[in-house]
Amino acid sequence: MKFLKKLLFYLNAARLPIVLAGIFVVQNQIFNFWLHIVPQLYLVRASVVTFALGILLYGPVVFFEKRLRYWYLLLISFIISLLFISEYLYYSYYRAFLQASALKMFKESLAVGGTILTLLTPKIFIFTINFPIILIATLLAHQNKLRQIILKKLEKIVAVIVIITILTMGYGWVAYAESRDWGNIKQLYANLWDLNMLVGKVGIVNFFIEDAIKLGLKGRKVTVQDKNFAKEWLNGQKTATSTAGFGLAKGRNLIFIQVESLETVSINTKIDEQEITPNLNKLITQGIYFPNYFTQVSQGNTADAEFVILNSLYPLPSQVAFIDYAQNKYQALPSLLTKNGYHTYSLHGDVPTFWNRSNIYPRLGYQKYFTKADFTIPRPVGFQDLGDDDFFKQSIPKLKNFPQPFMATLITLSSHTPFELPPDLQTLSFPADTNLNDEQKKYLQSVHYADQSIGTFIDQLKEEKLFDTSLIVVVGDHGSYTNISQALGKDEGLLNNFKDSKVPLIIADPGIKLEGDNTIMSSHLDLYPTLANLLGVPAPSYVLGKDILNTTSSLVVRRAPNTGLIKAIFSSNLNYISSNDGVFENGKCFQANKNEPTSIKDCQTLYDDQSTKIKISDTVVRGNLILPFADESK
Ligand code: GP9
Ligand code: MN
Repeated sequence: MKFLKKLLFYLNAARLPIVLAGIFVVQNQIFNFWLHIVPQLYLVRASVVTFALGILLYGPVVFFEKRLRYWYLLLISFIISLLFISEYLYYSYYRAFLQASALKMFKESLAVGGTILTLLTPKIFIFTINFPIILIATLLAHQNKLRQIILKKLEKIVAVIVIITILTMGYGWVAYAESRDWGNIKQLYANLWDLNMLVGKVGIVNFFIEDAIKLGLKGRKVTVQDKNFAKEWLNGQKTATSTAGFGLAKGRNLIFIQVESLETVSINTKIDEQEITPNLNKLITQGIYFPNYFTQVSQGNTADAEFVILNSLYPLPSQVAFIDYAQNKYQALPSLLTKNGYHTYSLHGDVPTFWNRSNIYPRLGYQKYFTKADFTIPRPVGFQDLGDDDFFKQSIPKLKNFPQPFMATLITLSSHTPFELPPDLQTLSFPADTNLNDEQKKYLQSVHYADQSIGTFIDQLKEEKLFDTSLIVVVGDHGSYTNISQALGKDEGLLNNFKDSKVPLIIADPGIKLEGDNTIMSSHLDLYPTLANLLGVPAPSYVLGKDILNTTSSLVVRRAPNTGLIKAIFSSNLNYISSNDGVFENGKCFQANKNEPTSIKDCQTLYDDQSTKIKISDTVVRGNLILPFADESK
């Protein structure tokens, strides 16, 4: 009885924060519902965790007395309402979530403010419903109809315990639900492909606060010494001067096709007399092919491939630059081309929040981004429903309308895990005694389908006279994680452990000034300077890659995904393979083409040089050290 009385006392003392936290939950659900943020799936965890945050924010009011109480509640309400409204308007306009790191760019957002303000419809005031509640409570208190309960010292301690308990239970529930559904709490972040998912699970205010905390922590990660070291290095770099082949494709459109999970092993390979990629095999004969080309992706998969290719910087080992550094200043390939009179577009059949593309694309220099909403889906095919064939077919009229010269990046989807395709689109047949498992077979079917779609696209480009006026680049983004390279590939000695990160690169030059196979070892890091040279626009000085068409030396550095430490270096003279502990001295050094290791000291300089470059790359990204072109001369 006594306990019940006490409980009622506390409930009474905390009635206002409880009501406001409840309203906060409702506002969050309305936010998710209006913007279609997967509300139906994660309603419970989003509500529980938002309530916990509501108690954390509004709860401390019980420690204040008299008027201060209402000022405190008004301040918290103001912050919450402002966040809801800003996020709502930003998402309605950009199809992306406003990140804490973007706040300093708020002025720029206001430049489109006129348009944003048209989205400010009366219904949005639902996000300010907390204010009248506080005002009514103030009024009632003033008239002595609502008694203020002042907590004693001991009661305050109990209140702290209650708040901490609610908080632990709220966030603990998310952890529990995630582990129950996915076997692991880390999944909330490990598979952070679509920010829609995260926001749907934890609520928009939680998302923003977490992003702000991460931003605060990020600042501390780059030391002044590291910054100065990187700046000095950057200052010492010179912009590449014209080299062989400079401007060979000058003025041409750049049609850049990034193919999902495409591994090199599929190229020029047959299954029971059927070519897996007949159309790409044909395209290779119309340009130059790089069979020893590697992906560099880390946690960000497709997004990392885009990041590395367009910036010639390494991906970050434990973060995804597309998400965590979307607001940096970059001098990416689309920006460089825009600066040189190009019109730049990206086309991809996914939702714009996936990999935070709608936030980072303008920063990379894309002038327009065509997303899933810009395509129709006659029938659902594979991952995210828009089949590659429909994607390419519907891209043709768009490309036809682009003012020239243009850069059009087309990112495919259908060969994405789990590689599900309708039966009539699975046209490869496997011999009865194949050693391939079901997943590998499905993967090859999807690659075969993607190849057919690209083949039709190339034919249509020819019909529309876009083939001869363009440079066509095809590149795989990363491996398929199916062990297909091991299953189909030949023994490649030292490379065996790395061959699933071999992805094809084809630069098709309809003028056939470039032809044959270029067998040097290179990676995504090298594409930017290579294309810039061909298109006759000097790449910026900071790029870490090399122009593959102007070098005879191989260089590929593979990093471990989490630690970012060097796992392997392949160069023309020496190869380095690290040990599991990542300590340099415990690794192995090989002279090229030798199977027996030589002294580890032989690899010291190579290792040190590449470690420096990696450090520079991470510091440049984390410290936002790339100057925009306009500031270059300063
Ligand atoms: C998502 C698509 C696939 O839009 O690009 O991304 P992935 O899962 O390969 O990183
Ligand atoms: Mn991918």
